Amino acid sequence: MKSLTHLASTASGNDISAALTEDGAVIVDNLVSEREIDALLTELQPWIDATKTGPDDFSGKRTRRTGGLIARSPLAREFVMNPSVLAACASFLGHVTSFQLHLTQVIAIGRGEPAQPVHRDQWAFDFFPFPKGYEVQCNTIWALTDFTEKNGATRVIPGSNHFEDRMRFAEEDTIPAEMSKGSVLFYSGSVYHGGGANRSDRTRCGLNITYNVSFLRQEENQYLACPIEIARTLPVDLLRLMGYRLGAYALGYVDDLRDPIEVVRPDLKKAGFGDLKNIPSQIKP
Ligand SMILES: O=C(O)CCC(=O)C(=O)O
Ligand SMILES: [Fe+2]
Repeated sequence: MKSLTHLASTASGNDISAALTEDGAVIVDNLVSEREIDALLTELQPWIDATKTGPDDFSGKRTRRTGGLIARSPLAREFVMNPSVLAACASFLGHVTSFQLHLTQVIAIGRGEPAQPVHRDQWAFDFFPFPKGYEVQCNTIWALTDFTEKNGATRVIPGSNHFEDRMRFAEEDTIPAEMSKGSVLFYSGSVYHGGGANRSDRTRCGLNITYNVSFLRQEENQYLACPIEIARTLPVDLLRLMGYRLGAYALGYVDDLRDPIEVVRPDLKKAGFGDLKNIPSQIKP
């Protein structure tokens, strides 16, 4: 089987996107420092500790999935907005007018958790059969602890983004995305993968932040997960990414074709903030 490509932290968005197109997955080593991860973990730990384990085998009965990270963790916002990640998304999802934040989730796989069923993340869209090569997601999982085969590193089938849909695989068909704390695995919505079994005595912690094309629904409801009082304090580019924008021409408008950001930040309109409509120039003459 193919191995996973590793890129240096200096890799461009186009480099990451090219590797994703080829293999459906790629690791960027040490994109942030261990210190930055420790600071993030300090902020997240109380929320992780307060999270219940999953209800089924897919979520993981020994796994905690903690979301709502835009509201809960100012440092997680920096990961969401990481420039290398956004450049990779812009390149990999460059065929659409805009992309958006799909979900934010710490995945803490507890000891004794078996491997998650192998799947494609884009099956979340009700198993819609997207044409081969038409990508709708650009996903990241940041290693908050080292990811090892033993502790449940994400398991991937490199190149399976080119496979047929709805295939079934076992753990033996996959390889572990082993990487050091501070590294990040990029993977497409089309690549077959799953969380690994945790056969160690420590929890494996990953920060899953995913992005999708703006004409599809977000998996985590960003409008309700982040209270409007907090949203009002966030930078405009983050709000845009959360979905406070018109996706394509008019998706998500409010009342009289208003850009949703006007509702959150009425002051922007008064200040003459750019062209809030953001009309795309996609229609070729
Ligand atoms: O936790 C992981 O390593 C991956 C989890 C995953 O693929 C999922 O929940 O969709
Ligand atoms: Fe997944």
